[in-house]
Amino acid sequence: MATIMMRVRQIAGIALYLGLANAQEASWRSPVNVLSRKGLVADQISTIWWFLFSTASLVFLVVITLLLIALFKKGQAVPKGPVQENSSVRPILYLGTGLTIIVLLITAVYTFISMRTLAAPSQKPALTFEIVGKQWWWDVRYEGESISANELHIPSGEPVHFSLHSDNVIHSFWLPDLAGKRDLIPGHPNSLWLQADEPGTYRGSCAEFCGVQHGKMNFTVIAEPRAAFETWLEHARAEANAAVSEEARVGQAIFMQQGCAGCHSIRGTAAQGEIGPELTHLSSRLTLAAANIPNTTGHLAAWIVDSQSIKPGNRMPSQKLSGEDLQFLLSYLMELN
Ligand code: HEC
Ligand SMILES: [Cu+2]
Repeated sequence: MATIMMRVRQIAGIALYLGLANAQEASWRSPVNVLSRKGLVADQISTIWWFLFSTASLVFLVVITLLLIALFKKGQAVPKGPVQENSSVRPILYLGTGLTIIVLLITAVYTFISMRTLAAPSQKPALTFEIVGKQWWWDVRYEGESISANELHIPSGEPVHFSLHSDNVIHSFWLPDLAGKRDLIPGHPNSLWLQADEPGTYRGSCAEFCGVQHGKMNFTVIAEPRAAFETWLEHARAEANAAVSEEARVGQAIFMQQGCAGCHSIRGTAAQGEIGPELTHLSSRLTLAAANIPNTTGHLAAWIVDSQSIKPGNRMPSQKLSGEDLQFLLSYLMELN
């Protein structure tokens, strides 16, 4: 009896947890839809998907119906001998072959036309972001400089171009709501364009197995009107704020001494590390650790001291810090807005 009660409580607990988690589901965790029509590219992909799916379904239905008719039809026994000798079968053979060729031709031509439309936007994109796939996060660069990590803004209603790179293994950039997947191949820059018709927060992930934390290599794209986007870009390219509070100043010194600066860069300071994400405007980002945990003080503290339980095997060792030093460090990082 006691164990049953325990199980009931456990299940209720899980249900409650899931309910709460669901209620708190942030926009960067909203479900994705590969058949959405939220942008020019997505629209094309969706149309061709539905076209191929309906054609295949129709063919399937026709074939199965004919098969069932043949199975259950009462009639004369099939004459012995090779099929060609039975002249009544010949037209059916011609019809079947002809129809198959026609269907394959139509789908092939339609696919080629769609691929051509998808190859390049009619209006040349005014913007290019460089995306570098890392293990296991995304470096966002603009005009040769890292300006963000795992998160970027784009203007809505216009095509945006992405230049895709990797300096380690193959990754794949995938924003299901806006475009198809595109590989990031070491030594072979790749290219992708997409357009978000409406402002919104879009979720992306790595779509090519790239090591132990591949499953936690996500990112967020925020589409917004041109003016808001430009404000963001200007801010993202600016150097970091100078530490204001006394705690933040102490925290900055700890950041430089602790070895954080050897792996992370903060533009406008001595921190120039290139192994981890740049942190210049860290506190203005929505998430941490490649869109896996929300960017709150609590999660940030947990990440710094215990990154290896949040993302086991990731390239940032859990940091040994006294509680006091951690507080100073947090004050500094939270000021990086
Ligand atoms: C050996 C290199 C290394 C050191 C030392 C290091 N980090 Fe990291 N850090 C990384 C890497 C790599 C990541 C990305 C991990 C991932 O998401 O897979 C990261 C991620 C982070 C993030 C999340 C950034 C984001 O936008 O997702 C923060 C914040 C951070 N580190 C802070 C610190 C602080 C503070 C210290 C010093 C106490 C520190 N790191 C020391 C390599 C390092
Ligand atoms: Cu990857």
